[in-house]
Amino acid sequence: MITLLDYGAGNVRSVINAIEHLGETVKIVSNVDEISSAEKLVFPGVGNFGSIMHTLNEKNYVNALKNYLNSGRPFLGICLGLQLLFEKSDEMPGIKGLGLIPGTVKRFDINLSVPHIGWNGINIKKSSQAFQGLHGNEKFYFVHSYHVIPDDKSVILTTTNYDTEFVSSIQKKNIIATQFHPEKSGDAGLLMLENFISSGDKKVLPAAISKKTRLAKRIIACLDVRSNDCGDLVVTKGDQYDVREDGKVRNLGKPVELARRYYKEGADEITFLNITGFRDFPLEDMPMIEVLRQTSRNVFVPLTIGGGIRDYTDKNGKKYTALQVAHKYFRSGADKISIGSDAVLIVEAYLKTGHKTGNSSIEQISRVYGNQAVVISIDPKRVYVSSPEHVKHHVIPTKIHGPNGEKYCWYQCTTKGGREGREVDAVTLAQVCEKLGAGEILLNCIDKDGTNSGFDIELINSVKGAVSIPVIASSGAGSPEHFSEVFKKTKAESALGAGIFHRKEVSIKEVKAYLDDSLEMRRMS
Ligand code: 1PR
Repeated sequence: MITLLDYGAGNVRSVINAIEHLGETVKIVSNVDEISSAEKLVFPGVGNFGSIMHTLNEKNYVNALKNYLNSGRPFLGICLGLQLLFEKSDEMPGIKGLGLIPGTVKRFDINLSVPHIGWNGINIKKSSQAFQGLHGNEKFYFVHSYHVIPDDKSVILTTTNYDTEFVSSIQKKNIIATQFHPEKSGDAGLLMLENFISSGDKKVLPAAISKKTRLAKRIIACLDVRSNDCGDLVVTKGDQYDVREDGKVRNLGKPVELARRYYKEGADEITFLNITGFRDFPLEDMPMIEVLRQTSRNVFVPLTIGGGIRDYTDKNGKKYTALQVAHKYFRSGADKISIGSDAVLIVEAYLKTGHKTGNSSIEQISRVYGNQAVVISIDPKRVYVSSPEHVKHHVIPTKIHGPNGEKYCWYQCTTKGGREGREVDAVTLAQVCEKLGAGEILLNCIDKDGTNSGFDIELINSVKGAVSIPVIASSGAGSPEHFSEVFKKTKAESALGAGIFHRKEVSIKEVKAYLDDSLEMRRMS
């Protein structure tokens, strides 16, 4: 039996699913005594250092946790579950951590995108039972903006390189804690979890000991989901956002089955977009929540969900916050949520006043779950202009000239799945959302969507050049060469495909095999 410390936020569902998948039962801590009596304790953590410490104090868990950590019994901390073992963090100066490991937690101060999101390797520093069965060159899933700095270097189990070399896991006797997420790291992560569960004492050093790791480019499979005309929830796909063919919603498969297929093929991440979410209310739209629950039971890579995340008042006048909606998704197995239409409205309001309200969905959710959990999905389309002076937006010179020979364009943001054009451009939107706390940009392009003609390189470069958070290039993938092109000509950290995979024109495995020679990719074991 594994005892799991659930502090009420973040995606503990994935950790439970992974442990249960390995045949072990999970008991969730509901009072202090259950910490004291635990035989093996797992402390998963996504979120904010300050808000989790606040919750632990409020629930009176701190002393019990410290006693447990000093007892010599097995402990596995994940992500924030590692950081909280330290004395303090830049994320919330003034708030004391558990202080078991002398040292601090610092924000990345580097020339690459922060958060560090994606699959990276580990440089193994000492032998451990945690490594049984590993080759040593596997990649694990990271998503964080802060990293730990222990005073005593002997506790360092692994390091990882991301511009700088940082500590990616520690071990002190029976306490193991990882910055990466084993529960989201496919087979390699499951193996590590299994090693923790079986608690063997044979320490091993894997065969491959790397000196420098590299972050892999991510390939993401996207599933646009909605109800078809018979009321069944289906994966659909549009041509420039038009999902109807001969008047009917295209049906390309069942969400849970397709997600499983993409996981097996090597997808580094899976995104579900509830494309009619702008008119439905997700808390009433239980099928999406069920899709997440079922998918996360046997898909062990990160899951993002978008569609309808906003404040909402129901027909009886009851108010719900975007945070409540996001909470439900995280508890059902999502690792990140994606905000589309609401982000445009938030940015419009911000541009009018120049002030943060602190109450927008972006701010609310990032404050509790961390920036890395908030993705902004942008649905822009090109607007051609003959001169940059003609509009107040971010205008770029374009090689793809307009219908009247225009040599300039800007990218207009839309809401409601492309139905409504707004007076905000994609560059401004991305910049303001970053300021408000977003951790990643999912950059679609209505002109390119479903065309199989390649990504809009000009759009991606203009947005990527304006923000320091990671960007997912999306829309237009039609061949492995298009993925290669987007990674070579832009600094996008990941690329997303939909139609190409749904129609089985090319598999994710083939895309990755094609890129493997020239780019760092996560290989399947
Ligand atoms: O506005 O917060 O409720 O979120 C709704 C979400 O649904 C947004 O993220 C929006 O992008 C998405 N959405 C709304 N309508 C559509 C539609 O297609 N009619 N899908 C839609 C957008 C775009 C991509 C697509 C890529 C790759 N889908 O995600 O998967 O373009 O396609 P391709 O590889 O086949 O070219 P809210």
